[in-house]
Amino acid sequence: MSTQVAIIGGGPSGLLLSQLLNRAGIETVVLERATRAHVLGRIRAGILEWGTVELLREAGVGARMDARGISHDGCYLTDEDLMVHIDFRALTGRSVMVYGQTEVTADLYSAQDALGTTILHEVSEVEIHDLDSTRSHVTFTHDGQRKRLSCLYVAGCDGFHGVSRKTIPEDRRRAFERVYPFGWLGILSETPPVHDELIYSNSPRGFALASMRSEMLVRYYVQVPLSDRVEDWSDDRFWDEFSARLPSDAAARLVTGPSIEKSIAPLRSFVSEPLRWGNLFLVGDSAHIVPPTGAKGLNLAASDVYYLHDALIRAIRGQGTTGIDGYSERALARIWKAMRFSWQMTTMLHRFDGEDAFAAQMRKATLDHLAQSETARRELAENYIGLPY
Ligand code: FAS
Ligand code: PHB
Repeated sequence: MSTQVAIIGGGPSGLLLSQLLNRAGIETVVLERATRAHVLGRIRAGILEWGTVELLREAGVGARMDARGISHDGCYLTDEDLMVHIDFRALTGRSVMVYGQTEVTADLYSAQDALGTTILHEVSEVEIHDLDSTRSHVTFTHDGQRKRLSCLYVAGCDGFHGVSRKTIPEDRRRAFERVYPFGWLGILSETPPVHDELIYSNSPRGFALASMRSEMLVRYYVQVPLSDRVEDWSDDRFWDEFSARLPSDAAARLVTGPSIEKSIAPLRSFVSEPLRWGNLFLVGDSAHIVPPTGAKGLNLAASDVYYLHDALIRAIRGQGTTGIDGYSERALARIWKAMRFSWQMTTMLHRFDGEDAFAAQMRKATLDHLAQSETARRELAENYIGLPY
């Protein structure tokens, strides 16, 4: 088999990169470890930055998002009953889109099918070779056979646990990491949202987030110790704890119901540098992980794709290698800013076990300053809606 760009991983990064490259006439093959159903069954992100929205429209996959997504002009950060409104529209002139990653992935798969692109599912034993020669190749097992895919470039879109990052020699990689001592227990429930905008709640009992997918599907989270398991949390226990962490007037409006999905995700900040190794380019979660407090994970994958797709098109068309030569530095500049924002939101809104009263006062003072200062609110809004690409 031969192609121009081999894409390892068929999540949002891999599918969006394949979509943009194929629309530009560049051939790709996507190698995905899981089944399509498994990829589409993942419940992940819910907020799209304005840059991601525009990129999805440019990729020709914006129609369903524009029809079913919900534009949000702001959100709330709360400290017990203090509710600070961050008015994105007034402060930045922009909004974010509430539209689940699951829907984005489904739209990308449909568009890829329409283009007739090659996506192989249930591949295994992927190995990447000859990254320092003019043609590289990827070997993998599919349908019980060992196969070889020759290519010009390899895009490592295979997430945190993928093979791409580890293909870069360990002594040539530099990792930066912060593992947080808590996780998020998330549920989906077919109930109306407690508020028309998201609420990030900082409570003495711990963090809670009231998000949504539509007018009748909510996505709620509570901070839990890393030792907790999903089976420790009945629906009743979740609703009691979630309600106790909300501002009282929001709690009074809470409509509860059965959970249709319940899972616990650990929180970490992680960056691996560089993003390039010869003909291999790391994209999305294969290179970086952010705590979901800043709603940046999926959106950082999108900005990586934005930078890389343009660079690969130029290189393959013979218009020079400035783009691919500068990809790692350019993408990392935006990644680190999003990393900082996500870390700041996480430390500002979560209680850390064993923290002293001073730490709690710092959180209160930060929220109090946000309440008083339009400048502070604008700084947060600029980061939340997404910094320019
Ligand atoms: P992904 O991990 O989505 O996709 C990688 C793909 O590569 C997967 O389909 C995998 O099967 C495949 N793969 C892995 N190894 C392979 C191999 N060796 N060969 C072939 N294929 C391979 N972000 C937010 O913004 N908000 C959130 O609330 C949020 N919640 C999250 C909750 C959880 C539990 C997790 C894990 C992540 C969450 N994220 C959230 C982040 C998430 O949305 C990612 O940023 C996003 O999925 C990144 O997309 P990809 O880079 O495509 O990586
Ligand atoms: C979600 O809806 O899943 C979501 C929204 C905002 C976040 C994290 C998760 O910061």
